[in-house]
This record gives sequence, C-alpha cells and structure tokens, in this order.
Amino acid sequence: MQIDIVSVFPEFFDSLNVSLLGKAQESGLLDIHAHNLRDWTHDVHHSVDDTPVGGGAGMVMKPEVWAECLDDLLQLPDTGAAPRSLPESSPDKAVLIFPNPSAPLFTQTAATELSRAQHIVFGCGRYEGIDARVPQYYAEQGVDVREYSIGDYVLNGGEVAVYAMIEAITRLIPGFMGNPESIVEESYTGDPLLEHRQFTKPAVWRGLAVPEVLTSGDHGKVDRFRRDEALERTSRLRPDLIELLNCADLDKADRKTLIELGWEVSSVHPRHLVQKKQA
Ligand code: 6GU
Repeated sequence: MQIDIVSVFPEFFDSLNVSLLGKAQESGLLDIHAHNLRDWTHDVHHSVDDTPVGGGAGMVMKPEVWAECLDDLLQLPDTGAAPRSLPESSPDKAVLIFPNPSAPLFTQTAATELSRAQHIVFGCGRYEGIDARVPQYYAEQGVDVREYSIGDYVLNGGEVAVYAMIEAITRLIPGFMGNPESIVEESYTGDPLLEHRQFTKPAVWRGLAVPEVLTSGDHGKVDRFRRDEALERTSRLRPDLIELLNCADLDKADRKTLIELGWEVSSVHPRHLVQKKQA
C-alpha cells in the first residue's frame, strides 16, 4: 500500500518510521511519504491560507495550492474542465481522505475496507480547514473522496487524526501483524463487543488475585468467562453496541447472560428492559 500525507507539519509523521510501521516499510509492504504542502506554493511567503469568504474568525486553506499538490500525488492533469471518469473498480484507484471534525466517524468498518486500498492520500487541514471546493472537485473528477472525524472533540489540525487512521488501517493489511489471531480476538472485529480484561502472572499481586477460573486450565470455562465479561462490560460501558447485536447470532449462554443484565433478546436486536433515565 502506498500512503501519501500532505501537511504543513510533515515532520509530525517522522515517527511512522519506527515500530511495526517502520518494519512494514522496510519489508516493502508499506510505502509512506509525508509531503510539505508549502512545496507547492509559488509566492515568497509560501502562503497556504487566506481569510474566509463571508467573514468570520480564522483562516481557510487555499484551493489552488492544494490542487497543485493533489494533482501531482494523484497523477491527474491540472484541468479545471471535463471530469475524467476513472474506472469504478480499478485496483489502483486512489482514495483521497480529508480529516474533518464535522464529518462522519471513522470506524473499524472503514479501516477494514481501506486496508484493501492500493493508494491512500491524506490531506491534513489546519486553521479553519480547507476550502470546501477541494474535496468536491476531486469527487467530481471520479476520485474516491472521503472525510472522517475520529471523535466528538476538536483537535488543532488533522495530523493526529490521520496518524490514528493510518495505524487502524495498516495493521489490518495481511502480513502486517506478527500474530494475526490477535486481530480476530480484539474489540470491534468479529462481534462488536468490548474486550474482556487481561491478566498475566503472578496469580496474586499486591493482594489482588487473578479470577480463579483463568487458572483452572478448563478452556471451555475460560472462554465462557471471557465472553460473559465482554457482554457485561459492553452492556455497562457501551450499551449502544449491544443494541446492534443480532439475537439470532447469540448462543444460549449469551442470551442467559444478557437477560441477567436486563436485556430482552427475543426480537431482532437486544432491547434494554429498564427505561433509561431522562437527561
Ligand atoms: Cl479529523 N480533525 C480535527 N481537527 N479535529 C478532530 C478530528 C479531525 N476528529 C476529531 N477531532
């Protein structure tokens, strides 16, 4: 997979060369480049932003600079005219992603889909964001353009969000992880449940004991204990995820556990029986 990142702080991404991401680049599985948007400016001040049309605080990133940069990275001709229709399912069709706090949430489902892409270009906005015509223009050229937020809070720029998305996407590329089983087991893949707790030795530490069933050697009991713990933690911390489960996929023991936790499991999705308190 080729990843191009455009930012006014490309140094921010230097640490992508360490750890598992560094290894994946050495092995040729991944090729990541961080580019400085200012390299595509022509004026002496290398300016990338301007005041918002219609007024208001802050600055907006200029469309011309972004377009010169993105035309290069996407290898598109710099015409403002006729949209090029790119073949819909071309395997090397690039995905262009703009981090944006006012966009849909980036989820594990998006990460999984994007882990199959050949080429991703990330455009990191700063200030009040990028002129809205930039994503519109590339979408009209036939590019697969996405905008994602990583959560309901505001960051100073898209860099941290892009870093998070790159980690989530690349670890799902086949061959990236040493132990692919750890991907299958963890939260948000397979059943969208939070994970059970993990313990290592010693069995008692500072007076706190590991749950006894985990040391029993009975794998059936261990699996059931962990599954119940995942259901209980999800019910308590993220009931919205329980509501997405399909009752038909739950086994008898899952149903029993959910019923004990106050869920009704005889319709399509679980429903909580106790009315939630009004805000
Ligand atoms: Cl994608 N960008 C910024 N600036 N802030 C965010 C975000 C993105 N996602 C959550 N907060």
